[in-house]
Amino acid sequence: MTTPQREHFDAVVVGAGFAGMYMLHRLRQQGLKVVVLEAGDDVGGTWYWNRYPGARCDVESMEYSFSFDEDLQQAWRWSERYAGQPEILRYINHVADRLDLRRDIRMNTRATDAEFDPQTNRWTVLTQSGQSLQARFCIMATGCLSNAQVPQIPGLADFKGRWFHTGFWPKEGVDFTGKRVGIIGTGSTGIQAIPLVAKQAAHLSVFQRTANYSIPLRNGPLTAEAEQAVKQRYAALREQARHSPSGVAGFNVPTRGVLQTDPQEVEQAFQSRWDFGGIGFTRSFNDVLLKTEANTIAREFVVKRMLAPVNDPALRAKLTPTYPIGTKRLCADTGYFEIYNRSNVSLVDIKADPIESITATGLRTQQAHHDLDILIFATGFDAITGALLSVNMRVKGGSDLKTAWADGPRAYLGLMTAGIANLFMITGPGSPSVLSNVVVSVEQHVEWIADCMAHMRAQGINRIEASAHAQQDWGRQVDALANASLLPHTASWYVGANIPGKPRVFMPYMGGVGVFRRTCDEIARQGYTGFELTTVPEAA
Ligand code: N01
Repeated sequence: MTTPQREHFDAVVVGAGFAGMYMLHRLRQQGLKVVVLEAGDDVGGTWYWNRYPGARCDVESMEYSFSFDEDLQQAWRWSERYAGQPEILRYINHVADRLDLRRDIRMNTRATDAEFDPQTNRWTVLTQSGQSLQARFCIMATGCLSNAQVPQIPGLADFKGRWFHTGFWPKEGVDFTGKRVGIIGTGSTGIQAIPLVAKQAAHLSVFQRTANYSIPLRNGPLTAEAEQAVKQRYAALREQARHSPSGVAGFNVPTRGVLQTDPQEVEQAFQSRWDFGGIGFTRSFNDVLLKTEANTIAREFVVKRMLAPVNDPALRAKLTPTYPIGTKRLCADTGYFEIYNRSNVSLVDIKADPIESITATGLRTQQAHHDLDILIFATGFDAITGALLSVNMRVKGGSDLKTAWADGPRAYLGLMTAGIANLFMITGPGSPSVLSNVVVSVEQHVEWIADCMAHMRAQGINRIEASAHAQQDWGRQVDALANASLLPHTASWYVGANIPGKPRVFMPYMGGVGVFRRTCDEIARQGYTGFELTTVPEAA
């Protein structure tokens, strides 16, 4: 076997979604030699892979986009209030062309291994196709929801029909006409896909393990007036988003609690958020995610309204969620509940009637066999850590990431993990990531990392590592915020509960993107407190 020739860079970035693309742009602006490795055959990350019917962002288009380039944000025109996947992917491609990013992105190139050698102060990143790339820095831009999970159900290999996971949907699409289709999963993805599949398929069987809350999205065309209203004060709105709790300027920042407010006023406020639509609902009051009593009032309001379109009381009962609202990711839908009135849709409650196996011709639950031509897994992701751990990352003669995170992931500011130098993560565990408008969080992390690297170069520093003490302290802050809320008590992907054997740790930072940004900025201003910055001899 021949040893692959090593290529040398200042930084290797893994992933060409929003995060990897912007990281490349920022580092190129500093004159650095950077390569991005991308497993897909084009840019886009989440929006490249998730092409299932109904895939759409539930953060408004004018906010779910890059803010670093005023000309770009003024020139780009969104057609809908909430953009669908094809339009977001067109936008991402437009950005890649505009910034001429593709020349430094290697498509169809999956990183498999990354090893840091403390002697040379270099990372070596290996790819599935046998490339070997060396760089002082390795930057993981692999996304929080990119490691799609197909559950281990016995018999999948025997299935004679076609099956798909929504997180790696075929580019050419899937024709459901005349087919008997089954879908497992009723999270954000399932709730988006089900109405569209139901309208095309001969029959759709929905296999639901947990009933979820969903607020009507109220999507529609983006009017010229609405677009102009934003564009006229885009810079100010973006600044507002950067300092807000969730990275969305249009979300209310609640100052009072349900429990301190007159019930009539509460009802009016909920109604106004319901009419506005979308996932900002739980931001109506500041105690909805903190106090059971407040949460119960919110959930009762939502359940009554969301189930109103369902005619059959037995179906309404099956579709009623029982966990506190907002403690799993809130869903937003377009015509989801109505779909259960159709005669070609059936809802199988797999908590009451569990799946036993997949057969050659369908899916067997304890009580019945469901004949299927197509089976869709809308079963989610190994969130936040899955993609990071899918690359075998280690320090030569030292620790590896899997072992370091055996009891749950820990990362200082979600940026670096102690014991592994010169490895940055974009929106890693312990950062607001999935609890925020992720484009805002991506920009913040990318800019912080780029500034940090520029600072290091200016000071002649070539190694940075999070201190174990600072990481521990940060972990305690992340835990304290989570534990003051209702979120860690629900079995959700936020705590890794959807992955058998995954350690139960609440992973995102709940303090909000504004507070997080100020914390990161202050740490940098004080000379990167909690990070150890050193200058070591290294290979030429
Ligand atoms: O995944 P999920 P998703 N047997 O994990 C079920 C973002 N997103 O792809 O709840 C049977 O939420 C599982 O059941 P349970 C958003 O952040 C955003 O829907 O574990 N069922 C659940 O019903 C979102 O939260 C947008 O009991 C199984 C479903 O599959 C995140 O991505 C759109 C099972 C998985 O739900 C992930 O959403 C789409 C099994 N073995 C996604 N395993 C927007 O912006 C899992 N399930 C709108």
